[in-house]
Amino acid sequence: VPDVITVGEAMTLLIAREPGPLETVREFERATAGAELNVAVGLSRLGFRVGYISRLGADSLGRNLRHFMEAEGLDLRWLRTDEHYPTGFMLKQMVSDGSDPQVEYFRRGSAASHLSPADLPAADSEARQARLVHLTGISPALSSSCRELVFALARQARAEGRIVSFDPNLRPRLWPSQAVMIETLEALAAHADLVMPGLSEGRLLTGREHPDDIARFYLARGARMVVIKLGPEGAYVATDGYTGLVPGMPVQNVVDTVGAGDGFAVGVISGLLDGLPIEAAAARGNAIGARVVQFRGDCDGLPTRRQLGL
Ligand code: KDG
Repeated sequence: VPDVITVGEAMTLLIAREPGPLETVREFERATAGAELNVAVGLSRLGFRVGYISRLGADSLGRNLRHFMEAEGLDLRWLRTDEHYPTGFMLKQMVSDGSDPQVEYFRRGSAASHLSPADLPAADSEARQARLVHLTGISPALSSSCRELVFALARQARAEGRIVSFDPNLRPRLWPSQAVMIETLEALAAHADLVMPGLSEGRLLTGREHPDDIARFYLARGARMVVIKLGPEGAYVATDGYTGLVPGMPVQNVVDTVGAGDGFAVGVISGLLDGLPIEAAAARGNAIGARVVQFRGDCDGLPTRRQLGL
Protein backbone atom coordinates (compact mmCIF):
# COMPACT_ATOMS: atom_id res chain seq x y z
CA VAL A 1 0.00 0.00 0.00
CA PRO A 2 1.47 3.40 -0.91
CA ASP A 3 1.96 5.95 1.89
CA VAL A 4 1.40 8.87 -0.47
CA ILE A 5 -0.41 9.38 -3.77
CA THR A 6 0.20 12.31 -6.07
CA VAL A 7 -0.86 13.33 -9.56
CA GLY A 8 0.96 15.51 -12.06
CA GLU A 9 2.79 15.93 -15.31
CA ALA A 10 6.33 14.56 -15.56
CA MET A 11 8.41 16.32 -18.17
CA THR A 12 11.81 15.92 -19.68
CA LEU A 13 13.88 18.90 -18.57
CA LEU A 14 16.63 20.14 -20.85
CA ILE A 15 19.01 22.31 -18.82
CA ALA A 16 21.31 24.62 -20.77
CA ARG A 17 24.99 23.73 -20.44
CA GLU A 18 26.09 27.32 -21.06
CA PRO A 19 24.76 30.66 -19.80
CA GLY A 20 22.77 33.06 -21.95
CA PRO A 21 19.29 33.22 -23.46
CA LEU A 22 17.79 29.87 -24.49
CA GLU A 23 17.78 30.80 -28.18
CA THR A 24 21.58 30.92 -28.24
CA VAL A 25 22.30 27.74 -26.28
CA ARG A 26 23.87 24.87 -28.23
CA GLU A 27 24.08 22.13 -25.63
CA PHE A 28 21.55 20.90 -23.11
CA GLU A 29 21.68 18.27 -20.41
CA ARG A 30 18.73 15.93 -19.90
CA ALA A 31 17.02 15.88 -16.52
CA THR A 32 13.45 15.52 -15.26
CA ALA A 33 10.87 18.05 -14.11
CA GLY A 34 7.40 18.18 -12.67
CA ALA A 35 6.61 19.62 -9.26
CA GLU A 36 4.65 16.57 -8.05
CA LEU A 37 7.27 14.23 -9.51
CA ASN A 38 9.96 16.09 -7.55
CA VAL A 39 7.93 15.61 -4.36
CA ALA A 40 7.34 11.94 -5.17
CA VAL A 41 11.06 11.35 -5.73
CA GLY A 42 12.00 13.19 -2.54
CA LEU A 43 9.57 11.17 -0.42
CA SER A 44 10.72 7.93 -2.03
CA ARG A 45 14.36 8.75 -1.21
CA LEU A 46 13.25 9.14 2.42
CA GLY A 47 11.80 5.64 2.37
CA PHE A 48 8.10 6.26 1.72
CA ARG A 49 6.11 4.34 -0.86
CA VAL A 50 4.74 6.82 -3.37
CA GLY A 51 2.14 6.18 -6.07
CA TYR A 52 2.34 8.57 -9.02
CA ILE A 53 -0.76 9.06 -11.18
CA SER A 54 0.12 10.32 -14.66
CA ARG A 55 0.26 9.66 -18.38
CA LEU A 56 3.35 9.56 -20.58
CA GLY A 57 3.56 9.53 -24.36
CA ALA A 58 4.66 6.38 -26.21
CA ASP A 59 7.96 8.03 -27.15
CA SER A 60 11.59 8.03 -26.06
CA LEU A 61 11.02 10.91 -23.60
CA GLY A 62 8.25 8.92 -21.94
CA ARG A 63 10.35 5.74 -21.80
CA ASN A 64 13.24 7.67 -20.29
CA LEU A 65 11.00 9.22 -17.62
CA ARG A 66 9.46 5.85 -16.79
CA HIS A 67 12.91 4.38 -16.38
CA PHE A 68 13.89 7.25 -14.06
CA MET A 69 10.76 6.76 -11.95
CA GLU A 70 11.41 3.02 -11.70
CA ALA A 71 14.98 3.67 -10.63
CA GLU A 72 13.66 6.06 -7.96
CA GLY A 73 11.39 3.32 -6.65
CA LEU A 74 8.03 4.97 -7.36
CA ASP A 75 4.89 2.85 -7.44
CA LEU A 76 3.87 3.10 -11.10
CA ARG A 77 0.65 1.12 -11.12
CA TRP A 78 -1.27 4.33 -11.87
CA LEU A 79 1.05 5.57 -14.62
CA ARG A 80 -0.31 5.00 -18.13
CA THR A 81 1.29 5.23 -21.52
CA ASP A 82 -0.91 7.09 -23.97
CA GLU A 83 -0.53 6.11 -27.64
CA HIS A 84 -2.04 9.31 -29.00
CA TYR A 85 -0.21 12.25 -27.43
CA PRO A 86 3.44 13.13 -26.77
CA THR A 87 5.40 13.49 -23.53
CA GLY A 88 5.86 17.14 -22.57
CA PHE A 89 9.26 18.73 -22.12
CA MET A 90 10.73 22.04 -21.04
CA LEU A 91 13.92 24.02 -21.46
CA LYS A 92 15.67 25.78 -18.60
CA GLN A 93 18.36 28.42 -18.77
CA MET A 94 21.63 27.89 -16.95
CA VAL A 95 21.87 30.03 -13.81
CA SER A 96 24.51 29.86 -11.09
CA ASP A 97 23.55 32.66 -8.72
CA GLY A 98 20.02 31.85 -7.59
CA SER A 99 18.32 34.19 -10.08
CA ASP A 100 15.14 33.00 -11.82
CA PRO A 101 16.09 31.03 -14.92
CA GLN A 102 14.22 31.54 -18.19
CA VAL A 103 12.04 28.46 -18.75
CA GLU A 104 10.09 27.48 -21.83
CA TYR A 105 7.37 24.79 -21.92
CA PHE A 106 6.51 22.37 -24.70
CA ARG A 107 3.59 20.68 -23.02
CA ARG A 108 0.33 21.85 -24.59
CA GLY A 109 -1.70 18.83 -25.69
CA SER A 110 0.72 16.44 -23.95
CA ALA A 111 -0.27 12.97 -22.77
CA ALA A 112 -0.48 14.21 -19.17
CA SER A 113 -2.78 17.08 -20.14
CA HIS A 114 -5.26 14.35 -21.16
CA LEU A 115 -5.44 12.96 -17.62
CA SER A 116 -9.10 12.82 -16.60
CA PRO A 117 -11.40 11.32 -13.97
CA ALA A 118 -10.82 8.00 -15.83
CA ASP A 119 -7.43 7.99 -14.05
CA LEU A 120 -9.04 8.15 -10.59
CA PRO A 121 -8.07 5.05 -8.56
CA ALA A 122 -10.98 2.57 -8.33
CA ALA A 123 -12.68 1.69 -5.05
CA ASP A 124 -10.65 -1.51 -4.59
CA SER A 125 -7.35 0.17 -5.49
CA GLU A 126 -4.56 0.27 -2.90
CA ALA A 127 -4.17 3.95 -3.78
CA ARG A 128 -7.35 4.50 -1.78
CA GLN A 129 -5.51 3.42 1.37
CA ALA A 130 -2.65 5.92 1.13
CA ARG A 131 -2.29 8.11 4.20
CA LEU A 132 -1.76 11.31 2.27
CA VAL A 133 -2.63 12.76 -1.13
CA HIS A 134 -0.39 15.57 -2.40
CA LEU A 135 -1.73 18.08 -4.93
CA THR A 136 -0.39 21.24 -6.53
CA GLY A 137 -1.85 24.11 -8.51
CA ILE A 138 -0.05 23.00 -11.66
CA SER A 139 -2.10 19.93 -12.61
CA PRO A 140 -5.48 21.71 -12.47
CA ALA A 141 -4.05 24.33 -14.86
CA LEU A 142 -3.24 21.83 -17.59
CA SER A 143 -6.76 21.18 -18.96
CA SER A 144 -10.36 20.93 -17.84
CA SER A 145 -10.10 17.13 -17.63
CA CYS A 146 -7.00 17.46 -15.42
CA ARG A 147 -8.87 19.92 -13.24
CA GLU A 148 -11.77 17.47 -12.87
CA LEU A 149 -9.38 14.69 -11.89
CA VAL A 150 -7.58 16.77 -9.27
CA PHE A 151 -10.81 17.96 -7.67
CA ALA A 152 -12.25 14.43 -7.71
CA LEU A 153 -9.11 13.09 -6.04
CA ALA A 154 -9.22 15.82 -3.40
CA ARG A 155 -12.88 15.19 -2.60
CA GLN A 156 -12.41 11.44 -2.49
CA ALA A 157 -9.37 11.67 -0.22
CA ARG A 158 -11.07 14.09 2.13
CA ALA A 159 -14.22 11.98 2.33
CA GLU A 160 -12.16 8.90 3.09
CA GLY A 161 -10.17 10.60 5.84
CA ARG A 162 -6.79 10.85 4.14
CA ILE A 163 -4.58 13.91 4.64
CA VAL A 164 -4.65 16.25 1.64
CA SER A 165 -1.59 18.47 1.20
CA PHE A 166 -1.64 21.32 -1.29
CA ASP A 167 1.13 23.52 -2.72
CA PRO A 168 -0.37 26.25 -4.95
CA ASN A 169 2.76 26.35 -7.15
CA LEU A 170 1.50 29.28 -9.22
CA ARG A 171 2.31 29.08 -12.93
CA PRO A 172 0.32 32.06 -14.33
CA ARG A 173 1.21 31.33 -17.95
CA LEU A 174 -0.58 27.94 -17.76
CA TRP A 175 -3.91 29.56 -16.80
CA PRO A 176 -6.42 31.33 -19.07
CA SER A 177 -6.46 34.31 -16.66
CA GLN A 178 -5.30 35.31 -13.22
CA ALA A 179 -8.89 35.45 -12.00
CA VAL A 180 -9.54 31.83 -13.01
CA MET A 181 -6.28 30.76 -11.35
CA ILE A 182 -7.17 32.48 -8.08
CA GLU A 183 -10.74 31.22 -8.03
CA THR A 184 -9.83 27.62 -8.90
CA LEU A 185 -7.02 27.40 -6.38
CA GLU A 186 -9.13 28.87 -3.60
CA ALA A 187 -11.71 26.15 -4.28
CA LEU A 188 -9.01 23.47 -4.30
CA ALA A 189 -7.39 24.75 -1.10
CA ALA A 190 -10.75 24.36 0.62
CA HIS A 191 -10.31 20.57 0.28
CA ALA A 192 -6.82 20.57 1.81
CA ASP A 193 -5.70 19.84 5.37
CA LEU A 194 -2.24 21.30 4.79
CA VAL A 195 -1.71 24.38 2.58
CA MET A 196 1.87 25.44 1.70
CA PRO A 197 2.04 28.64 -0.38
CA GLY A 198 5.09 30.82 -0.89
CA LEU A 199 4.62 34.28 0.61
CA SER A 200 4.10 36.05 -2.73
CA GLU A 201 1.75 33.26 -3.85
CA GLY A 202 -0.24 33.56 -0.63
CA ARG A 203 -0.49 37.32 -1.11
CA LEU A 204 -1.75 37.00 -4.67
CA LEU A 205 -4.22 34.23 -3.82
CA THR A 206 -5.71 35.74 -0.66
CA GLY A 207 -5.24 39.47 -1.23
CA ARG A 208 -3.67 39.68 2.24
CA GLU A 209 -0.26 41.00 3.09
CA HIS A 210 0.97 39.41 6.32
CA PRO A 211 1.77 35.72 6.76
CA ASP A 212 -0.55 35.48 9.74
CA ASP A 213 -3.50 36.93 7.78
CA ILE A 214 -2.77 34.61 4.85
CA ALA A 215 -2.70 31.64 7.23
CA ARG A 216 -5.99 32.68 8.82
CA PHE A 217 -7.60 32.89 5.39
CA TYR A 218 -6.89 29.18 4.81
CA LEU A 219 -7.66 28.08 8.38
CA ALA A 220 -11.07 29.74 8.06
CA ARG A 221 -11.71 27.68 4.91
CA GLY A 222 -11.03 24.33 6.52
CA ALA A 223 -7.25 23.84 6.51
CA ARG A 224 -5.80 22.40 9.72
CA MET A 225 -2.22 23.50 9.02
CA VAL A 226 -0.79 26.33 6.95
CA VAL A 227 2.92 26.63 6.26
CA ILE A 228 4.01 29.75 4.37
CA LYS A 229 7.39 29.58 2.67
CA LEU A 230 9.55 32.65 3.31
CA GLY A 231 12.62 31.56 1.32
CA PRO A 232 15.91 32.02 3.22
CA GLU A 233 13.99 33.41 6.22
CA GLY A 234 12.32 30.05 6.77
CA ALA A 235 8.61 29.37 7.14
CA TYR A 236 5.62 30.75 9.01
CA VAL A 237 3.54 27.98 10.54
CA ALA A 238 -0.05 28.26 11.74
CA THR A 239 -2.49 25.72 13.15
CA ASP A 240 -5.43 26.13 15.49
CA GLY A 241 -3.12 26.02 18.47
CA TYR A 242 0.28 27.23 17.28
CA THR A 243 1.64 30.09 15.21
CA GLY A 244 5.25 31.04 14.73
CA LEU A 245 8.28 31.49 12.56
CA VAL A 246 10.55 28.52 11.93
CA PRO A 247 13.87 30.10 10.92
CA GLY A 248 15.58 29.05 7.68
CA MET A 249 19.06 27.73 7.16
CA PRO A 250 21.76 29.96 5.71
CA VAL A 251 23.09 28.80 2.33
CA GLN A 252 26.40 30.14 0.99
CA ASN A 253 26.26 28.98 -2.61
CA VAL A 254 22.77 29.25 -4.05
CA VAL A 255 22.88 27.87 -7.61
CA ASP A 256 19.30 27.37 -8.88
CA THR A 257 16.21 27.82 -6.72
CA VAL A 258 13.79 25.90 -8.99
CA GLY A 259 12.56 22.86 -7.08
CA ALA A 260 13.26 24.34 -3.63
CA GLY A 261 9.54 24.59 -2.88
CA ASP A 262 9.09 20.93 -3.81
CA GLY A 263 11.99 20.01 -1.53
CA PHE A 264 10.33 22.02 1.22
CA ALA A 265 7.09 20.08 0.69
CA VAL A 266 9.03 16.81 0.92
CA GLY A 267 10.33 17.87 4.32
CA VAL A 268 6.97 18.94 5.70
CA ILE A 269 5.07 15.91 4.39
CA SER A 270 7.71 13.39 5.47
CA GLY A 271 7.88 15.03 8.88
CA LEU A 272 4.13 14.75 9.37
CA LEU A 273 4.16 11.10 8.22
CA ASP A 274 7.00 10.46 10.70
CA GLY A 275 4.77 11.88 13.44
CA LEU A 276 6.67 15.14 13.99
CA PRO A 277 4.88 18.27 15.19
CA ILE A 278 4.31 20.78 12.41
CA GLU A 279 7.15 23.12 13.54
CA ALA A 280 9.66 20.28 13.33
CA ALA A 281 8.23 19.20 9.97
CA ALA A 282 8.65 22.78 8.69
CA ALA A 283 12.25 22.82 9.97
CA ARG A 284 12.90 19.67 7.92
CA GLY A 285 11.29 21.45 4.95
CA ASN A 286 13.70 24.34 5.40
CA ALA A 287 16.66 21.96 5.56
CA ILE A 288 15.70 20.14 2.36
CA GLY A 289 14.88 23.38 0.51
CA ALA A 290 18.31 24.73 1.50
CA ARG A 291 19.93 21.62 0.05
CA VAL A 292 18.00 21.68 -3.24
CA VAL A 293 19.02 25.27 -4.11
CA GLN A 294 22.67 24.18 -4.21
CA PHE A 295 22.03 21.92 -7.22
CA ARG A 296 21.07 22.74 -10.80
CA GLY A 297 18.59 19.92 -11.48
CA ASP A 298 15.17 19.94 -9.74
CA CYS A 299 15.72 16.54 -8.09
CA ASP A 300 19.49 16.47 -7.67
CA GLY A 301 19.55 17.85 -4.14
CA LEU A 302 16.74 15.70 -2.71
CA PRO A 303 18.39 13.77 0.13
CA THR A 304 18.21 10.28 1.55
CA ARG A 305 17.64 9.91 5.29
CA ARG A 306 21.32 9.48 5.85
CA GLN A 307 22.17 12.63 3.87
CA LEU A 308 19.65 14.50 6.01
CA GLY A 309 21.36 13.22 9.14
CA LEU A 310 18.33 11.21 10.29
O1 KDG B 1 8.57 23.11 -9.02
C1 KDG B 1 9.48 22.83 -10.03
C2 KDG B 1 8.74 22.87 -11.31
O2 KDG B 1 8.54 24.18 -11.70
C3 KDG B 1 9.38 22.18 -12.42
O3 KDG B 1 9.87 20.92 -12.10
C4 KDG B 1 8.51 22.16 -13.64
O4 KDG B 1 6.41 21.28 -12.96
C5 KDG B 1 7.02 22.16 -13.45
C6 KDG B 1 6.28 23.32 -13.93
O5 KDG B 1 5.16 23.10 -14.37
O6 KDG B 1 6.78 24.42 -13.89
